[in-house]
Formats: sequence, structure tokens, C-alpha cells
Amino acid sequence: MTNTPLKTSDPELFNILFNEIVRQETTLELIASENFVSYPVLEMAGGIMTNKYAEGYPGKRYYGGCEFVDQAENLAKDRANRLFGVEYSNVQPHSGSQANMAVLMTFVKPGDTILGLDLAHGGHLTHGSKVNFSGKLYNSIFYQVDKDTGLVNFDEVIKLAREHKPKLIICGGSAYPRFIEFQDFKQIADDVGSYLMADIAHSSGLVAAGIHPSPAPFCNVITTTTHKTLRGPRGGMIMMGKDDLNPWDIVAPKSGRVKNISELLDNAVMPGVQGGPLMHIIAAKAVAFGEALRPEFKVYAQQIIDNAKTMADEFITRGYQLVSGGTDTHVILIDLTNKDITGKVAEKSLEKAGITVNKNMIPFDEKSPFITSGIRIGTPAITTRGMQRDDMKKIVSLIDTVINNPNDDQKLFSVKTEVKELCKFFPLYPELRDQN
Ligand code: DSN
Repeated sequence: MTNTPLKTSDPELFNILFNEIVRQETTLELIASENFVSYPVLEMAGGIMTNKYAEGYPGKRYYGGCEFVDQAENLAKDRANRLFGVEYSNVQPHSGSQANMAVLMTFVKPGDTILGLDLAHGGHLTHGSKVNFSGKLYNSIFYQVDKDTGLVNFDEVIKLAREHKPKLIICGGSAYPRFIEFQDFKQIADDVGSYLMADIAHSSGLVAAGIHPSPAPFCNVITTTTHKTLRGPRGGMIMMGKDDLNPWDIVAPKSGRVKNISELLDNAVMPGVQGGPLMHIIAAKAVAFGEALRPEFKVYAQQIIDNAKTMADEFITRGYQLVSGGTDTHVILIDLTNKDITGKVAEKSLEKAGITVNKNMIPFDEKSPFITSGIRIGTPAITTRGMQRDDMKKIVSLIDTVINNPNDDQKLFSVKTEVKELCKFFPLYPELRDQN
């Protein structure tokens, strides 16, 4: 990347970009919510559709000149529907949080009760956290995981659901290492007459590959991000397995000519929550969904899980405590309380050694979210780079060295050197290098 137009016009930003490329290439990316998009996705996300305003939906825009962005958005929706086996999708949400906001705006009114997984037990801010719109606008209550098993405590979910009769139950989260039991949630939602939303932001790539159970037959509405295991551009999406709910159960009759919930959801996204859609990102979602429809994606998704299981076993062998005792997915949540180190210190020391993770609350954590007793690790990004079983064992041994020597700069430096050596075998974006 020696002679790009950016380098000439804005060397300061070029330098920042260059340094970030080097950082991504020479370090181990273990943040469970991150991934590396393919070069075609990158090309579309960085492409000229960023120039286009297209408020509205394909065929019903508020601006002219939308012929080709309409085609891109329709393709994204068709591919999403095929990928997840759903009847409806909205690919416009800029993020998972905005997808969740649109769903909440559709299914619940301010003051209504929602029931979601406690953030400190693996949930998400938008599932009712008091510091988020979802906890400020709605009466949010939370279920937790069982202290012994680390799994969702369904006895508590039933008890809370019967007691509070939530309008909406939310399943899924951001730091839950096990499969989400959609069917069990569905039984409870039916029992108390609640709507059921699945947030599969983390597991959507595994769902698309058919490796994680699908929420489509059980949940009224599904949200996801597109950039985690799904390996698309940064963004969000809403889906419904079937668009067969009666909208009049949700909105007052004076709301006009609404025929189905999908119309309410579309309206909630735009104009309810967002204005102009990011057409370059929507087109890049279409590219990523096309990739995920190919048979290779199943192999990739299975490798993500195999890698996570290998790491989990290796951590256990080395005396680490994993929340829920292991993983079914791409997520490993390590409880560091027996290692005499906080999540905050572990994250910092690992970063110094070229390994990127995030500190994370563990269930029943006694430390604050800024300190934490745990770290979360994920395998999507390193799997994208092509790393496999032996690499996982090596990475766990490097992490172990750091955790046991968090303040030994010499050891951290030697791990960093080993990380760089390992990364050299798995180059990122050779296409960028070819532009030199
Ligand atoms: N920030 C995402 C994650 O790391 O899981 C959730 O929003």
C-alpha cells in the first residue's frame, strides 16, 4: 500500500489505517464478536454505494436513482431469507442494537414488561439494562444462569414469566457459551402469552450453517448482527420465520392500514429508528450472505466450533474454570478467580503480548464491569485466518504464559514474538498487498 490516493491526500489517516492493518495482521484476534470479512465484502463495504441516499424500501424510496441499490437490497433480503429459512427480513438496521430497538418499538409500549437474560450473566445491554433505552423505557426484569451449571435457569424463567407476565421474552445474549434453547423458551412464552424474540447476534453464522439450532420455528421475531460468526460487514438485521401474527394484537386499530407485523417492523426501522440506510453496507451484507450460502461456509462454521472446543479442553487441562464447563459455540468464558488475576489485568497483559480479548463479567461476579473476574474468548476470527487444532493448543499455551506472568515484560515480549511468528503463516488480505 505505498501509492494509494489516501496516502497522498491524507498521510495522517493513511498512517493510522496502515497501522491498523499491521495490528490486525500481526496479532491474534480472540474477541468473540469480531471477525475478518472476505475481500469481496470489504470491497463492497468500501465501495461507491456509500454515496447513495435511499430512505424507504426497494420500490418505495423517497429519492430517485435507486434502481441499483434496490437490486442490492432485494438480493440481500432474498439471500437472508434463504440462509435462515425465514419469510421476512429487514437488512437495514445499522447495528444489532438498532435492530433490537426496532423490535422493542414494535412489540412493546413504554412501561410494558420485558424479560431478558441479565447482562452480567451473558445477556446484552439492549435486553433491558437500566443504563440502556431498553431499561429506561420498559419495565425490564431479568433471568439468570444457574450458579452450579452456568446454564440458563429455566425454573427461574418460568417463575418470573408467570409472576410478571412480560409482553416480550428475549432469549440469546453476548457471552453465553452454550446453545440457546429456543424450544424451552417458546413453551414458557406460550404458557404466559408473551411474544418471544431471539437475539442471535453471536450465533447467527452457526445458525446459518445449520450447526446451532434455528430460532425460526419457535420465535416470533429474530434479530442479529451481521459481523460476528456470520462474517459480514458491521450491521444488523431483523427476521421472522413466519409473518403470521395478528398486528391488531399489537397496535391500536387507528394505526391505519397495517396488514401484518412485517409492515410494523419495517416502519419501526425507518422512519421509527433510522433515516437513510447504509446502502454500501446492505450490498456488502448481500455479498456475505451469498458466501454463507455456499457449502464451504458450513465447513468454516464447524471449524469455529471445533477450534473453540479444542481451546476449552486445553484450558480445562491447564486448570482453568470455564463458565458452564465448556462451550457448544464459538465463545469461551473463563472465570479467572482461581488464577489470582482480574479480567482487566489479563486483558491488558494479553494485549501487550499481541493477543486481543475482552475482560468480561462472569455470572455472580463480585467485581465491577470495569474490572471483572473473567475474560471472554472467541474463535471466529482466528478460524477465518485458517488456524486449526494445533494452533489452538499453541494459543492456549501462550495465553497461559501471560496469565501466569502478567507483569513480566520479558515474558510478554517473548509471547508477542511467538504470536507474530504464528500469524505469518496465516496472512490477511493479500489483495491489499498486491496493490503496492
Ligand atoms: N459488543 C458486542 C459483543 O462484544 O458481544 C455485543 O454488542
